Amino acid sequence: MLTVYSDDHRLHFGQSELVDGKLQPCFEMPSRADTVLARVKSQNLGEVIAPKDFGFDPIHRIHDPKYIAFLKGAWARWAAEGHTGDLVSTTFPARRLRQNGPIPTALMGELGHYSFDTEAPITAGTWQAVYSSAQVALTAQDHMRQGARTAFGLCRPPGHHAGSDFMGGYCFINNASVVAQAFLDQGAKRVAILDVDYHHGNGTQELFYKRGDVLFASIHGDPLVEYPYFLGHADERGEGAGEGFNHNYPLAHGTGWDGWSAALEDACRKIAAYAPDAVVVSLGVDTYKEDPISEFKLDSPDYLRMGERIAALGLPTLFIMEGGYAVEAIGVNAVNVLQGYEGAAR
Ligand code: OKP
Ligand code: ZN
Repeated sequence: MLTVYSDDHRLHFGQSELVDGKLQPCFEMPSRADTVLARVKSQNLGEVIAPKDFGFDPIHRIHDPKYIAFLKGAWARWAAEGHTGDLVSTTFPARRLRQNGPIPTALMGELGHYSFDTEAPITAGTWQAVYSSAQVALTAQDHMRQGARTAFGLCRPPGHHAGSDFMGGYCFINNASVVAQAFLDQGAKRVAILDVDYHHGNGTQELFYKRGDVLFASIHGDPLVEYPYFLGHADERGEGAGEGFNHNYPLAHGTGWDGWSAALEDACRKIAAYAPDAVVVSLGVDTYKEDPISEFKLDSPDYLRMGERIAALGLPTLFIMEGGYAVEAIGVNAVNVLQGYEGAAR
């Protein structure tokens, strides 16, 4: 399996996140991608290539160009104001504040408009890293356009919490959604996105909620008790043309492979019935038992089984890296999914 990877991810290095009222090092750190890349190489998964540049058009198919322009220019504005620390929003337009009022002209106000939490810090190199992460995904997708049955976009930062015009939860550009749209723009009729990250992919759900050409299935911690809290319930089934094409599997803290794999089985049956031309997997491995911010109990061999079940769909499958914070283990776990897939696909 081809892997696409760029060193540019290192340019995004948030200094801290608020945990228990204290500033701690960000869980979403550069060493995450290094660990996964090292495992790809040590297992001889296949060739590793650098991304090509597909420009802004495929990104603008998913995200509001005003949001993207804001993201691109935010650090320069912040630095021009004399700041040196990470740029992080602290104010958000909650219910009964104006959602669609005038966009604030002050940087912090505009940032709040385009954010849903404090967990996507903008640093000096964030834009370049985020842009490259999207190009990594698009380059893996392009490999499949040329005929490959599968590919791996080793994206960092991740993307599934980012929506049409907002960032949050370590995410800025929704890489999985960008490539799903790219498949459609190249002639696919239907694409399924299977989100196996521990956290609900609220951004991806929002982007395709009213559309019938993308099915979204997500297995995640129950939002009653887990981030991102405000989306991801089982009764969210899609709207209008999208009715019946959104499938959420909220699971309790402590869920292990038995409960998790039952949800995967149901999700895979829904995907098979939908008969998509391609599957995009939002590949988070923060379902691992030792993950520092998550509460599922998957073990490393379970990820082989996960890959095998996905392969049994018999569909072209593009893997896009999302979360996973047990840095030492995420290489083994992510590559186990890919090797499980290839073992069964062969
Ligand atoms: C991004 B991805 C942790 C609170 C949650 C945000 C998590 C974002 C996860 N103490 N922080 O889905 O892996
Ligand atoms: Zn996650």
